[in-house]
Amino acid sequence: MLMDFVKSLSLFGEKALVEWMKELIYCLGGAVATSTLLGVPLGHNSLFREGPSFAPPFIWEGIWCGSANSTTEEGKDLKDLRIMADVGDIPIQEIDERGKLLIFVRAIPENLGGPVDVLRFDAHPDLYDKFEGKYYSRASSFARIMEGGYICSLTLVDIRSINKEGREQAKKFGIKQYEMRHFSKDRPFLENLKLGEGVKGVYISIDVDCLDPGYAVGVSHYESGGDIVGGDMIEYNPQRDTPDRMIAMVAKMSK
Ligand SMILES: [Mn+2]
Repeated sequence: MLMDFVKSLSLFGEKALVEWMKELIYCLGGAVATSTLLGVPLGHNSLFREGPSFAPPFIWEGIWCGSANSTTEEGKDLKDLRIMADVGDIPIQEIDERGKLLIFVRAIPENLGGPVDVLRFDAHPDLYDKFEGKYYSRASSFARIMEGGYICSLTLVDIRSINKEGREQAKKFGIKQYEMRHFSKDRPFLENLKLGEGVKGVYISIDVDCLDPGYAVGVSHYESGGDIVGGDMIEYNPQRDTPDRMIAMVAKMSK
């Protein structure tokens, strides 16, 4: 009712409307949302380029772009603050050197009161014991998560770049890894993957380099069971989203 009234005031664009409603809800004492969207403009721990720190506003614009409506495939309207609270970017001073992934993956089971299964889409396993001497390198994030015992299981899919250490670490931690080179064989199993049974739910982690750099079609039709209790998406680098992205594909094809 209130939303309809505010919408009727043509003074408000979609973006301004969401911001205005956030302020209003805050002034009224807050509300409980089923999901929260939180941006982390952090890039100092990146391995190659620090562009992902600029990503949150671009992703924000993409979500609220006027070219599409704000309703999910399940019919949930993301503008409904009871469905999703867009809380903006977290101040980077609040993220310590351990990095965002470790902090968030640890926080979810802590808040739910029990472990979760993690389904990770990534071209890399990120399991180095240390990378270039850094214990909390981005390339070591899941080694730290597994060592800490913060999750029940880790399933990695879309792996296209893995070395001896990655395989050994996966074996040591009991991680299920599915490499794209075996996709035809693994596909029937992955399409019927069951996760989240007997635990608090499923956390989905997406490194967007899991997508084919030439076509970005990736393998996102995998289906997992269970309840999704949180997730993250990292590595979108607007500074790299230029014609030179072809270089990565050509280099990969040359190997
Ligand atoms: Mn990656």
